[in-house]
Amino acid sequence: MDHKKTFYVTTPIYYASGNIHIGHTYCNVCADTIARYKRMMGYDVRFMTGSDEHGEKIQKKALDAGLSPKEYVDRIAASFQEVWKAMNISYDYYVRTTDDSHVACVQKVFTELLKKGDIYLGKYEGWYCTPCESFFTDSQVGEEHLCPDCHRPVHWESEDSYFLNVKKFVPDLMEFYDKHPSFCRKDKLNEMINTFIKPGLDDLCITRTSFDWGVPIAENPKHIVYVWIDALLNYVSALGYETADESLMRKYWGEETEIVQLAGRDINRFHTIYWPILLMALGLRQPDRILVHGLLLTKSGVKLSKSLGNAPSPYPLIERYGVDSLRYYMVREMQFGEDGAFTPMQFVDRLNADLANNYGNLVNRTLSMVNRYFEGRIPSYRKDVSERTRVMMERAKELVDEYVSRMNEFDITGGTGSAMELLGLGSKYFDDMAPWNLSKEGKTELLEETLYSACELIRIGSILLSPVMPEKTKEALDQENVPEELRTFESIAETGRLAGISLRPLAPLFPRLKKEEEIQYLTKLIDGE
Ligand code: ME8
Repeated sequence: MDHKKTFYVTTPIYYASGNIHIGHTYCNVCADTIARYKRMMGYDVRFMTGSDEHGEKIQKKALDAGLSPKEYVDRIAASFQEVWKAMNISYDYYVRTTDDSHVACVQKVFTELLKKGDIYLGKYEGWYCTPCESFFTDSQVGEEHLCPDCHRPVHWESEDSYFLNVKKFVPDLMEFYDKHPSFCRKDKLNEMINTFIKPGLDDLCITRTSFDWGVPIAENPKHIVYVWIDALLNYVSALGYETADESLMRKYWGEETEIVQLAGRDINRFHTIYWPILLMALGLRQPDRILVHGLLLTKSGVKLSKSLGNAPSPYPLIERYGVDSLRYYMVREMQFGEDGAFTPMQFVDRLNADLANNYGNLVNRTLSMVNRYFEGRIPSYRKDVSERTRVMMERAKELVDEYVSRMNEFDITGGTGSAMELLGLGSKYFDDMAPWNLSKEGKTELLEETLYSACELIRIGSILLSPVMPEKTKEALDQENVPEELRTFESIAETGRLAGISLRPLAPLFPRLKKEEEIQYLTKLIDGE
């Protein structure tokens, strides 16, 4: 029997309306870091991402491209999967809202809620923003009639529509928030309560008749399901909800599972208001957490966005700097939960300081000296180490604990920071001990102890950083020739087992970037000059 704890993590499903840019990759990199961390901690993880393939905007794009909507989204979904492969995103399942099983799930949910009376037929009128696929009220669009999200003009639309009985669930929703303080960060949730719930939440219009690229409802096929309701249901349709085989649903949406869902702050409203309401209406449990993350902005504070056309593709960055450097930058430089500017200077500085000068340099210096002084074999280890080594290893242990407590709280920025601090501790220790002098002075025991301890720190730091940089940490562990059983999280405590290991050939892990040159390159890339 499987006694592992289960963990389900999702990203929003990406609109299949154009290319993925670096802003989009942020969410998947964070989710992937979390998924890899949980796997490392022994959880049975299911990590899900996918594409959101219906809606008027996509239908129009397909028409412009001279393709049927399905042909269009097939191409886009394939291109998304290419990007995720290049970014090393280790998802277990990729959901598409055009999948038959998803479509059937949406239709069944609709029928069920219609029968229960939580969906009813009415008339919808309001200001509609086509690019955002959202209706807004008079006060939201103001006198200028501009979309409050993207600031483009909205137009008046009126149609027969089905509504979700949102109002009915508001008291339960508020009670749920109160009882589950870790569901969503307080400030992010308060923003939703103050902006949307307190002024009075209207029932949500959940069908459209003005276009047909969507899931038609069985009861009245000229209506298609509003793209957001269609999209939100992916989180359970991907587990087989409302299909013949609901075993994954029972397992990963069951009470025992820790469920964590990421969403950018621009789509917080859908994830912390409408999604819980939909789950309540269906009698399903709630996720444990909605992790609302910030957005990557340009240096002038504008969101990097597909529709604004100011965001570069991740490919040139992956090619030039390596995927792990890009992943590291995103997780470490952006405080998870806050917005952050993607600026060339910070990018180059961060990569040079943390990766080239700290991590890469420690690996290179340590292993080169093992080659030089001990013919490429990690020296032996004694338990009665010097005071300096003992104090350093004590601090390293504290940093491992700090890493775990931060990562468990999904503070991936802080956790990654603790791991990097541990490697910084190693670098400082290395400088303080000055093994080159120990060799000159013939202090062999201390030299052995120093290089052994530095190898141990490289091993530990690489394990801790493996969720964010799976490839580079593997390279470091490969160069040190660490056996598989000493690459697990539990093995961190097993110090002393590296003695006698023969190193593999060395190669620098991260090049030191030439600042001016790279800043120029990146500025051009981001500004698209
Ligand atoms: O919103 N920085 O899809 P999407 C950080 N289909 N994250 C960003 C970003 C930026 N500059 N730009 C976009 C959708 N994102 C819906 C989701 S889920 C039921 C349906 C993030 O392709 C954005 O916040 O517009 C979101 O989390 C994800 O990319 C997908 O955005």
